[in-house]
Amino acid sequence: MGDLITKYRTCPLCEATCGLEVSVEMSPSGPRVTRIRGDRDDVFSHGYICPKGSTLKQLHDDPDRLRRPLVKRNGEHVEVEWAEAWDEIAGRLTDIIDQYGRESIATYLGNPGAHNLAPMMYNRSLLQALGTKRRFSASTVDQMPKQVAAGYMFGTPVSVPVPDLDHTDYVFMLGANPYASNGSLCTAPDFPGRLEALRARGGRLVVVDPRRSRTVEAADEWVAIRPGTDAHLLMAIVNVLFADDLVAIDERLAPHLAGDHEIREASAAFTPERVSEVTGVSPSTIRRLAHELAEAPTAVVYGRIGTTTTEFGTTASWLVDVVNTLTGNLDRRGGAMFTAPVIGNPTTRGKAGSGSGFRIGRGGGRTVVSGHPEVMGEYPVAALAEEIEEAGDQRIRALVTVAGNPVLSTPHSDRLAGALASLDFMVSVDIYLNETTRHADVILPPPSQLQRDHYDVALYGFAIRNVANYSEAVLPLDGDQPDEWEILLKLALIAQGFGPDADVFAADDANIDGLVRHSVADPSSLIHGRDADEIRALLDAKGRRGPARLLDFMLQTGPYGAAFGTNANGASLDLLLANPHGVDYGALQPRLPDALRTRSGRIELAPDELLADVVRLEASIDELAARELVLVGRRHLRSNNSWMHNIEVLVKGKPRCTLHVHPDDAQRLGVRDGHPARVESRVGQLDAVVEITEDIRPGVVSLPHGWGHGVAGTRLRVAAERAGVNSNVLTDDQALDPLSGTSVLNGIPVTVVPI
Ligand SMILES: Nc1nc2c(c(=O)[nH]1)N[C@H]1C(S)=C(S)[C@@H](COP(=O)(O)OP(=O)(O)OC[C@H]3O[C@@H](n4cnc5c(=O)[nH]c(N)nc54)[C@H](O)[C@@H]3O)O[C@H]1N2
Ligand SMILES: Nc1nc2c(c(=O)[nH]1)N[C@H]1C(S)=C(S)[C@@H](COP(=O)(O)OP(=O)(O)OC[C@H]3O[C@@H](n4cnc5c(=O)[nH]c(N)nc54)[C@H](O)[C@@H]3O)O[C@H]1N2
Ligand code: SF4
Ligand SMILES: [Mo]
Repeated sequence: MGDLITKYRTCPLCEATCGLEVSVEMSPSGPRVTRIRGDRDDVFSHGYICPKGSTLKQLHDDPDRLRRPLVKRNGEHVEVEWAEAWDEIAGRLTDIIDQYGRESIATYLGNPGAHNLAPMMYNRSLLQALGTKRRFSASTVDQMPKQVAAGYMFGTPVSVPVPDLDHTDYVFMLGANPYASNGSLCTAPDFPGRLEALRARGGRLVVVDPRRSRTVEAADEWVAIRPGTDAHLLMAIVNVLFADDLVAIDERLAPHLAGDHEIREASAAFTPERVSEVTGVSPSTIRRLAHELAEAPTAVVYGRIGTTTTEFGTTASWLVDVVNTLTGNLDRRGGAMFTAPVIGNPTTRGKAGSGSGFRIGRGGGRTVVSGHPEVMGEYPVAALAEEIEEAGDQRIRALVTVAGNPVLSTPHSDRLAGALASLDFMVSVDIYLNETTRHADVILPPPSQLQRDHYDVALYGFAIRNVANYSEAVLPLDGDQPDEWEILLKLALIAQGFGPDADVFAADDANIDGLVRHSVADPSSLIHGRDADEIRALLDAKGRRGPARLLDFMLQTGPYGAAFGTNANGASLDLLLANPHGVDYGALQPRLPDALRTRSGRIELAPDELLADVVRLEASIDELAARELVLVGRRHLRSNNSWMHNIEVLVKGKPRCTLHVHPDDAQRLGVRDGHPARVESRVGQLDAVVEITEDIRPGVVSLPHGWGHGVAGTRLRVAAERAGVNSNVLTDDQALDPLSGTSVLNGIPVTVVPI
């Protein structure tokens, strides 16, 4: 047996950012991971880990994980050398650009890219190099509504307040199940433990969910709402806050607030009686909840995927923070607060207190077929298939995916699969040959999760403490395997016409040079007025390139930054390397009005775009109330969207891809436990095994997403044995939250019949 060494790294699998302690045996045949457990000294997670964290080893070892590029030859994927893959892309992508222009290319960026340093730093270069407006991502099947609402209210799409979980007295949670998901847009390792601590200190947890989730089981109260009606419920709470004189806007914030009269008027029609039937929540419960929220010493409303992926996703997300504001809980300890991320973000840069605000439809960009506006530089992924199939000579002919599996993750997925099959060319940067990448002409595999360095660029921006933690790669790269950032930058250079032999290192130098020059010219930067060449020399003296050098630069120029020598103990990559368990910059602090970037310099409680949607909200009441049976999703702790089903230890045991049905519905519909039933929606149908359970409200059925493996042409041997069914065959590509372009994935009208 060789020497054992211990390495520490942050788990990149979900938003919780748990610290892992990885034991590595240094044997003559190369290093080998022997054990992964929670890092007890991690400043944020203190040893907490879920069953997925330790499977980074199985993921690395998975024989199905791609280690060489694949190119499709005569319909079959064959392994090739890297040089051959690059040649193939250079030839075919350039042809398409020459023949049809850059707008004939689309991109789809998936969720794991948000947990991965290389895509976080280099996807932007790739998008810029491709030069197409036809950008799509998992954001429009996820959190976009929260970003749009935050943009309108506070000025930037990253101005999303997070619940100050560790200090609050009352959590009102809608459409989130952190006992399974470990939290989202609220980075909090051991979210369950933090909720238990809330209750242990005498606080209260109320969960609004059509299902009795694991989080509901741990809560003081379950509000079994009808799907898709959270915005109605929240509007009625706003109504009660005004009617019962409970509004208590924080004195400090009052001078910086706009729109309180407008929101009062907008809520007038939404009495508890008016929304009771559609929400399934009694008027007395709504009144009591409003009083509890207003009267708790501190309280916070938190809404997540069950509120965002609905017809009123943006409106519901807006109302979450309206209630937080009206109850005096915005930007105060124990309420909803703004992170000040260590690498900075648009709320820490530029002029304090106001900015250019947030808009959609910038540059007049719209999709060709349905005219959906641009939102945050992209279009609704629900429109991807029609833009491929129906846009005539403006149709999308080529697609580049990075860390995405839209065939399982986005609505009306049968249609999307067909559309992908019709493309002239497709490239995927991905670790598996799966339901999406099987359509790719070239698949470029990045190294495994253990073979790369890590810093959670995205999710530390929504953390409940200001923390920083950098992990070096645990295992070296195999042979001539390029790092993921090199893959992305090479793709970018090829798209710019520099050919398959373009020098990624030179491009990376040019990239950092641009950032340094921009920063020394920015009056709000810590290094304003410094000599750019001096800064470059200080950065390069560390011998780092790629993401690590960029990260060092961001850390040093962020709000706690070392600023290249002027702030002795400030943040830098060296500081993080010296602190492998992370550095904690403390609990969140009030940041308003400075963090505002609205044009008015105010908290916009009633932005025009959202006020305008209140008409639609009221008009929806009768139609929503008339829906007989609707489908919602759910998550399981041992699964991760669509892509961790090839890990035996995670998928073994009872099948999880079942249709939950309430006993009353089961009787009415004539379906039996353990037997298949046919589920049908406007766009598709599937057969799923029924699981009868009291843990769901009548009128609602639930099926998890991300299943439906075993498709021909994929290489996922374990997943194929427990294939499950793809719930997104049922979700409707025409059903969108119009304000954000986000798909409706919850509250889908369906019929269920026995087979
Ligand atoms: N019905 C329904 N649909 C949903 C949801 C729902 O609740 N209900 N949830 C939605 C949400 S929140 C999300 S985020 C989306 C997710 O949608 P996607 O991001 O499209 O899908 P994932 O399942 O995350 O697939 C990730 C892909 O990345 C690959 N991958 C994993 N790690 C890496 C890596 O390090 N590098 C690269 N290059 N590739 C990697 C995997 O092999 C896989 O192909 O699904 C959405 N779809
Ligand atoms: N284990 C595991 N962890 C994950 C993931 C995973 O797939 N597996 N995915 C990660 C990703 S990408 C994300 S975005 C996060 C998501 O994290 P969460 O938002 O916590 O997601 P879910 O666990 O799906 O919880 C959503 C809840 O909303 C409920 N719901 C459905 N419709 C409605 C509705 O109309 N109103 C209300 N109030 N509730 C509704 C569902 O029953 C479900 O319990 O999780 C992340 N973490
Ligand atoms: S909770 Fe998330 S970050 Fe923590 S170990 Fe599990 S998957 Fe990794
Ligand atoms: Mo997500």
